[in-house]
Amino acid sequence: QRIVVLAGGIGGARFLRGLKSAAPDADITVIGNTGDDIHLFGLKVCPDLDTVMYTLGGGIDEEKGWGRDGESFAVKEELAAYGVGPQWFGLGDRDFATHIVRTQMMGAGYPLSAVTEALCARWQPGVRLLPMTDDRVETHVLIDTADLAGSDGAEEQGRKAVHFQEYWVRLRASVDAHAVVPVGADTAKPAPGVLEAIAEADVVLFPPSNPVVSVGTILAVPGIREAIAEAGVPVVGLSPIVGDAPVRGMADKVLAAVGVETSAAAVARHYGSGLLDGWLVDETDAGAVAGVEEAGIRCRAVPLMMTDAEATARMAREALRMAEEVR
Ligand code: GDP
Ligand code: FO1
Ligand code: CA
Repeated sequence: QRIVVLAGGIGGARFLRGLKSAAPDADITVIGNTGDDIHLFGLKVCPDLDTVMYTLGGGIDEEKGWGRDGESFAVKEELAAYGVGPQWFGLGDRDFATHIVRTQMMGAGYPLSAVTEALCARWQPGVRLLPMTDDRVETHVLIDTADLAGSDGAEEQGRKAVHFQEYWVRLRASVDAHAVVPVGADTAKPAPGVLEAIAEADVVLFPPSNPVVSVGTILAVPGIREAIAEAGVPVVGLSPIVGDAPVRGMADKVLAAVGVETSAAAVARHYGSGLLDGWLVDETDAGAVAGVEEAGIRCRAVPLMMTDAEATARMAREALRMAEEVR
């Protein structure tokens, strides 16, 4: 069975771990979000690709859900001693090595997809991990300048675009997002293998990843959404929203920016019946099932908390079971 999964960071990576154990013989291709990517200290950092690679390869910091296990921060401290930031982004020593290898290879002319393959040769994630595109895409978030810390109100009022990582990590999504723009996506091309994997897939899954800045960014690369719709295979998603709130993170802020209410049903309608065939909501959201089905999307309520490996594998089995039902 060939399964294609559109993944962000933590939600995508943890689900993939469950999918691998639920379908050990499946051929899994992951299309990873690269809109979170950021250049720091001259290095290219790909948080979502790395989260998937480290999680499936056994090198993740399980507690934080991102970055390397057994991490130290000597380089960051030394940079800070020179007054070189940003201080708000926690790049660890072990993680730095990944970014150095990536940046060196890209400087030598290799595309991100080839570099990702090379990094995965070490980590052996057990899936084929493809960046959504080899082109540079950077998600920016439009905020009010008046909301920025240090603003005394005297400066000119207006809107400002900040990098998604600055919005998420430095500002902790504490200010309203007025728009989320995947800068560069409109002219980006799917990375080699992406459209082929979709065309050859038996099923496409949307893990409980952020619908706006993870799955939404991948779908913003021209050709990907169309390829999924045209593949004619079951497309099944799992809600990252449980009990009208994100399980983790601040997805409500970016959902509001695109005019979508923070509920499992609203996210299903946002993807739409033109894209989604099936949608799983958490058991606590059983009340949402009827409305989603009215929108033309098969829906069922099952436990959707990835508390441990077995619970996560059960979620993956439910998603595959629903795919068979809507096939
Ligand atoms: P990120 O790039 O690290 O933010 O990760 P993703 O975009 O892949 O996933 C983030 C989403 O995962 C958040 O919106 C969370 O609500 C969701 N999430 C995290 N843990 C769980 C869980 O146990 N169950 C469900 N249903 N969603 C989860
Ligand atoms: N997330 C944080 O909340 N704080 C950090 O300092 C941070 C550093 C970081 C470094 C490398 C990496 O691969 C991921 C990192 N993340 C950090 C996670 C990540 O940037 C975001 O949480 C997700 O991309 C949100 O979608
Ligand atoms: Ca992310």
